[in-house]
Amino acid sequence: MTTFQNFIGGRWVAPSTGEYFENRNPAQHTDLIGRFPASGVADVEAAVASAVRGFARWKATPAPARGDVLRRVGDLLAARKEELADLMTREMGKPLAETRGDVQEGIDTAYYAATEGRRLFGHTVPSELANKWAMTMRRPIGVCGLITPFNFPLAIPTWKAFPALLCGNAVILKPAEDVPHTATVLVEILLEAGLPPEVIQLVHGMGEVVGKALVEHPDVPVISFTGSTETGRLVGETCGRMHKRLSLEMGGKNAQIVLDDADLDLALDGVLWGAFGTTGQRCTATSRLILQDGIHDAFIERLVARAAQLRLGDGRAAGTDVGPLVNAAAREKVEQYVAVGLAEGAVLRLGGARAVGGALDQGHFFQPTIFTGVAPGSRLEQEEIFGPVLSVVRVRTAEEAFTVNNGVRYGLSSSVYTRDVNVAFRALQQLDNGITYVNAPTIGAEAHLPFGGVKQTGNGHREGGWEVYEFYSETKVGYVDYSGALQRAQIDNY
Ligand code: UN1
Repeated sequence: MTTFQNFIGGRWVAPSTGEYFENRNPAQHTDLIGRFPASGVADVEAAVASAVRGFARWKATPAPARGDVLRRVGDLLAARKEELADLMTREMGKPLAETRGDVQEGIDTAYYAATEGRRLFGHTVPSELANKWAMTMRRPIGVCGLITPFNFPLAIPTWKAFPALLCGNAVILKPAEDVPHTATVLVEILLEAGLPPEVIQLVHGMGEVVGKALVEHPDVPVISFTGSTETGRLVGETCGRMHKRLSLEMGGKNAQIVLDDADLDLALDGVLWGAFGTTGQRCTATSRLILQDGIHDAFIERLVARAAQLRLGDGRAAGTDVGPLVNAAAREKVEQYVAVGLAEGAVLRLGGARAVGGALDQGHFFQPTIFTGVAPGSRLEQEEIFGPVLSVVRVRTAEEAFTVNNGVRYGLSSSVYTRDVNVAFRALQQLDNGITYVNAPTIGAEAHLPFGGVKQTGNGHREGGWEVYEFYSETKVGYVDYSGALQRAQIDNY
């Protein structure tokens, strides 16, 4: 069996604890991928000390040269796309088509970052005084602690790490304990591309130990966290107390709205992909389906028939539509929500139980599940499940659909299917989400646009696109007075 290590201080090293945890294939319990470090606080201390040295060197490297490293990272990811997709499916379960997409998102992020090295724009603006220059520039901040989830084992670490690195920061990555292998290969690729070793540190282990130590460390001024709203609150409390810069990406309860005038075939393809892709384990997953009266019954009938035909199985096997849940706890959580839905009086139209029989017995499989008659305000309708469970709400009008969409504490993505351009634009304006799709499902964000949500989903920051470069850098203002005299702003000129 392979034993993997941390990358700290420019070397692959064993954890100070001497302890390891196992990483198994969620589709096949007997398939042991390897043992990974269950690191302790001392490992985080060593990683921070090294990253501080890495930062001193890296911030002095011109941004275009930093971009060149990231371009090579993109090239290496592209060359190894198939291999990475396979190992990612093996450790977290989603089908190969999806893990290929996950790698592609990393490639896109790398190439975007590479070119940003030749932008990192500041502004030059007129001064209110004669013979005085006024401008802004971007400066790196320091050591960034990145805490990443299991569902996009490559894309999300790259969303955080590549812009952080391009801006001149050093990075400490704490990947989810369900997907340590992908993170290990990502770090190998960064090193192969020429990143100076102490600029990146990889510390495996549990959130309560390693994540907590990173968040609490005074020499880590930047934290980026993607995960549950509950954990995000703890992270936020500590970062608030310590005046850290913090980006949070947390829960979602995303809805697809289908109005009477919609292209129903399109809406059907959309909801199947949005609700059951990645086995529902996306922050952007379609967890609610809001149907207008006129099409409700016919749409449900077709949806149930189609969802019943989705093929569950090992994501590495040809023909698999839906893989397993990531681990036993995830499956138990989904089971609990099915019980909640039944107790609340929702009507179970499909699934609702573990998927068993044959090879499915070897993994954490759960049947695609559909509830109808779900009441707005009920727990099933309000709480994030992170599994293949779709709750259907019936409404009379588009406006009522918007109200239901907005009636949850989360605000990541939403989707509306309509042929009426007026309604589509009203939805774009009125839906309280960071992302709204028209005639497309709630998932499908592209790497060069800002990604994030409103309300309890986030804390105002965005990943991706141009906005994330502001998160990972400080604005510095420069004034140059070349008049040769003391000029007092606001005073001498008025
Ligand atoms: C997530 O939902 O956890 O839009 C990230 C998408 C992907 C990224 C999703 N490109 O579904």
